[in-house]
Amino acid sequence: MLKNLLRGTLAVGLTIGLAACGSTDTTSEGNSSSDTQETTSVGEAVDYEIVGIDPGAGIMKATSTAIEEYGLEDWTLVEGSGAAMTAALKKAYDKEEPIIITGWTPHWKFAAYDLKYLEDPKGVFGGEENIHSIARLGLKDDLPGVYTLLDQFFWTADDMGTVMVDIQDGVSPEEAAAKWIEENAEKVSEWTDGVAEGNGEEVKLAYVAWDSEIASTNVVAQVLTDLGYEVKLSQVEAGPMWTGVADGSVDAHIAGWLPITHADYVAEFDGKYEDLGANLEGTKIGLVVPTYMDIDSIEDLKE
Ligand code: PBE
Repeated sequence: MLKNLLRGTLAVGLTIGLAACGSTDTTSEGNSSSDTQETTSVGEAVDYEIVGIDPGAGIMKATSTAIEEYGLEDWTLVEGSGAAMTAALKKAYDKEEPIIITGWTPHWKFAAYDLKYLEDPKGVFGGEENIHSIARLGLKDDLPGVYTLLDQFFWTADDMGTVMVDIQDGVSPEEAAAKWIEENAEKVSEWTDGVAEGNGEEVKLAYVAWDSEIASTNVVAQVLTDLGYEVKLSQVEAGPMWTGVADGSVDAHIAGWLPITHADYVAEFDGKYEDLGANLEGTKIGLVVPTYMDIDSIEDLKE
């Protein structure tokens, strides 16, 4: 490997010759002078891999676009899941090793670790977005109480973060949701204002196992349960989540990241669902790295 080849024997001329390979990893390996530090590009350091999540996530599409737009042909976006991504992040972080992940806010990882978004001068990942509640057509007539509750459901990134951090700390999603509801009775009473109580009617909610959506969906499910509805949660991929609402096999999801992240789903199912508006404002997606990494922009991956 280039890294081994250069270890401890770096001549100045060689450094200049290799400048195009980048200079992010500067482990000194016994050399204290910065002139003689070895040089490894960030790509080499992470095997040219970006740690992704489930293939249906909008952030995966955006990352593929970024790979094209920034000329990162050598790079691979590795598919996995939200849980696999956070496991890989923890593993790297604990050893202070480099890692690049597909990341989003709100997410507990920013509370647990020192992380930064890579700048995105081409704007591939879009700007701030909102999370929308998405209902099937006809829900208003069939289950008006559920419709109104979903329409009035609105909370902040901090609210969601509280639930997410509890779950990450080992509290079950159901318990974390119940705890948050108990501690935020006033906010919840705004959501339930004027909502008809249920009498065991079944409500089907779909969600994807993204930590943000595990938190939100469990809270809303618990509120509906407390109101007397029989809530059935189905954990699916992003495509089936949108398809389910569009074909009416599920009543709603509260995980529509708009306008950019889920733009493809919006285009595909246009007119086949009802957008109940934002339930959380100010989200963000992008490529995320630990702050100990010496890069700031997606453009730095090219070196
Ligand atoms: N996420 C979290 C999703 C939306 C919610 C950013 C991973 C996505 O990329 O589709």
